[in-house]
Amino acid sequence: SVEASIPEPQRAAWKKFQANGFISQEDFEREVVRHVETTLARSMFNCDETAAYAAASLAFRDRLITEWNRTQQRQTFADGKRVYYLSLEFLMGRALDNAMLNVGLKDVAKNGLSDLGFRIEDIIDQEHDAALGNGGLGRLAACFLDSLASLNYPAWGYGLRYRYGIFKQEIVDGYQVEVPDYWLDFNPWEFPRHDVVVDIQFYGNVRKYQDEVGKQIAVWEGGEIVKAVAYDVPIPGFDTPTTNNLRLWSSKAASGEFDFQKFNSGDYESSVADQQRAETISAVLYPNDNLERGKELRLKQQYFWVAASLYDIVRRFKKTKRAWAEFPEQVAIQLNDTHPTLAVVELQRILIDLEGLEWDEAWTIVTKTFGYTNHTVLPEALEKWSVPLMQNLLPRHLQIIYEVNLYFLQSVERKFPKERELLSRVSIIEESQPKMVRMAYLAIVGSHKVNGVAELHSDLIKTTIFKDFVKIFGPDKFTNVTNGITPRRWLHQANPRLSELIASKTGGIGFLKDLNLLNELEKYVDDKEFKKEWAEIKYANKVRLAKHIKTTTGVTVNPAALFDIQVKRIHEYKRQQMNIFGVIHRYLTIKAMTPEERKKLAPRVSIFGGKAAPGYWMAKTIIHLINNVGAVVNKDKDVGDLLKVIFLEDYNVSKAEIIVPASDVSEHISTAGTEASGTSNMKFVLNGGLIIGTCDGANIEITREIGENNIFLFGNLAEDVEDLRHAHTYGSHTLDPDLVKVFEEIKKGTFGDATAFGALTGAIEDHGDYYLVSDDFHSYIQTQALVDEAYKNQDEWISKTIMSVARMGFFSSDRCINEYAESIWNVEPLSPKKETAPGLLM
Ligand code: F58
Repeated sequence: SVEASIPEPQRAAWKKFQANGFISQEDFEREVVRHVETTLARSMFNCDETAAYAAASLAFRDRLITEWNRTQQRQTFADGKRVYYLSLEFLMGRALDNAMLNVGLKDVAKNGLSDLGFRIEDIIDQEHDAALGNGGLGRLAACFLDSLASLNYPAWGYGLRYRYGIFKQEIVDGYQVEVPDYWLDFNPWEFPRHDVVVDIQFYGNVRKYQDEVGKQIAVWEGGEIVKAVAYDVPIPGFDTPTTNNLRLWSSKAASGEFDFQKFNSGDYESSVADQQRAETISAVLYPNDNLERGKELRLKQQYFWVAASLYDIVRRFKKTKRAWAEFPEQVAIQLNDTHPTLAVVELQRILIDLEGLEWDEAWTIVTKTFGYTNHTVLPEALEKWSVPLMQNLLPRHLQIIYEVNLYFLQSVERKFPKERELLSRVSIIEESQPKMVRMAYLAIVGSHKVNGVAELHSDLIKTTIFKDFVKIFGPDKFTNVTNGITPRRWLHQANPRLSELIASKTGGIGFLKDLNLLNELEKYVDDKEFKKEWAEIKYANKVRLAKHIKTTTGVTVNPAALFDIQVKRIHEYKRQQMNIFGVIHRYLTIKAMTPEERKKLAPRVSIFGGKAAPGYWMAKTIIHLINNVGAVVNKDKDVGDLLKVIFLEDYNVSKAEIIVPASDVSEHISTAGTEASGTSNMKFVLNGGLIIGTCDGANIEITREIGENNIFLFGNLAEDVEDLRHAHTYGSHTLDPDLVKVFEEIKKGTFGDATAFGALTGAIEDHGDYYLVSDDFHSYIQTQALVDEAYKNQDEWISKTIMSVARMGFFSSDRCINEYAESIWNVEPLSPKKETAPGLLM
């Protein structure tokens, strides 16, 4: 049996003293006070909110780790298949509120903290976001972890423990300024595992020889070693004891602190240099979204993290003493985009070089193990690594990639003997100067399934960037799993009042685990009392955001105005520039109106938020323009409450929790065919906001679910984009007349020195308008007018939002994870038996 390995008397002692975690308010308070007085060495006389946050978090952390231990034991003894989610980004946000809600002890904590003299909201607010990601891709990984645990899947996340997450954004004189995000000063949510350390090799040479029986042996020698130290973050499921693990790797010099010989000889600088170089690997998150720049440090990060994770996974498998052929029955590894693709090569290397398997046998295991998720079709975001760079850093891996490519191209040639062009098109090595490794192609060849993240996107990758591979591998290798979001954080945590109201009408909080239960709300679309409460909650959420706006920007906004929100990374393809041009158009329209006409207009607050990649000049220019327009409009007496323009500084997960519940309308207006899915669209609708959007990404499926009367769609379709672009370049390109007026106003200097915005207008006027801002502008303005009209009929508006929420069940990340589990991973949940006494080894 499980426990038989430990002699009975010892077992009894361990059980008698086992940690069980608090359940009652009294025990919670005792834990908080103990942590204040011992762990933090403070007392009731100097316990400020920071200390109270620290103590409350440590109390919850202790509780989580108890369940974490039991979950790990249970999963080990069940001996079934595990999922490993490899992601270079996990945009987790805050942990305390989430932990309290997921273990069902928020009320206990609230009362306990109040007993000790604190308001729970203030305590929650002390926490620094864990911002180890850029945007959608990283937040998706965080939602997936929540769903995997909540659905009891045996699953681990693997990532990097960046010392600096995504930078903090400050707005100074209308410009973005980046400030480093040092978040590890105090992080109660991680457990350093100084006993889990892996040596990672870089550079060096490959020596090849034949062994006694004539087999080719390759040995990777020399180079340098860096240590990977594991830090574990417990991931509690909602309403289940299952607590999974997120393991983040931190880099450390192999030679301990620093070179004493150099130090003693007076060469202090170079004695710490090695240490610093090693620690640089996990120092900082690359702040680009949808752009890959091919820097050596980035490749180092990728290999460091992939090699440590695979070492860990393989070690765990080897403990089961199974045959290698069973590896794919025990292990499913999902590649979150191409960033972890070296894992394919690393596993092949482990199997052939270290474990002595034959190439074909190993490759079968590898391809059965991996699945690859693509998140973009933008060419500038598709990863490529220069061959010379890889040759230097990972010489053995490059050899294996060439071999994989050789066998792959041979198989293609056998299947399509007459198609020479095809071979060069699908080659993993691009014959450029220098040669490049195409990571997406490597990921496809090394996986058994490739998926896109929304229907349109999955269709697009099959017909454009991966077309040839569909022909080679057949259509079944390519599939769609439409993204989802966790309703725990994005409804229950962010919008507790709405969650409570929904619970009161759908038979309790069950909808948080089975989001289709939201359907029940359709009964209430015409229920007066219900609609009143619904509207009150939205208003209260807008008041909360208005306060945030006041304290952060100093601008007073009217909570009764229509809140129109676009928050996401700033990118030309997401078209915040079209939004701000639309705002300018609105401003000019208001200015031209008589006071009588103005009275009929619905007041609006246009709210923007989002970071620009530090090197993305055009995105920074868009932020600058938004701020300058705000500065002019917000103080214009003619306009008053009719229009306010707000740029919210430093958009992140915890701010999203305030912003998302407060929208009347949110904007998801990417050029059709460019936004793979989008996930904030789902969050806004789930919180009772309507959306204005293009026929792109998941907007299309949202429309199908909620009905086209409940969404404001506009703009050209993906199928027409190519022709339009062609026409811009080769035909005559006449700009939309309303847009021309907007440009004239900018050029007049109404919003400050016009030369600052020349690039922005020039991209549209002179450089082909790649993102079709002008083509879609008229349709956009017209649709915004429809929004104004619709908002005047509040009664109908509210019905639309209720109807929409009722039909959002599909967009739970639980549905999404179940689809991955069934169609890609072939893994089953492992339910904890609730009746088992706590502490029993299950
Ligand atoms: C996003 N990608 C997509 N990439 O743009 C979005 O449509 C989708 O909803 C989301 O993934 C989840 O599937 C994204 O966020 C990045 O930020 C990468 C970071 C690393 C460099 C390349 C882009």
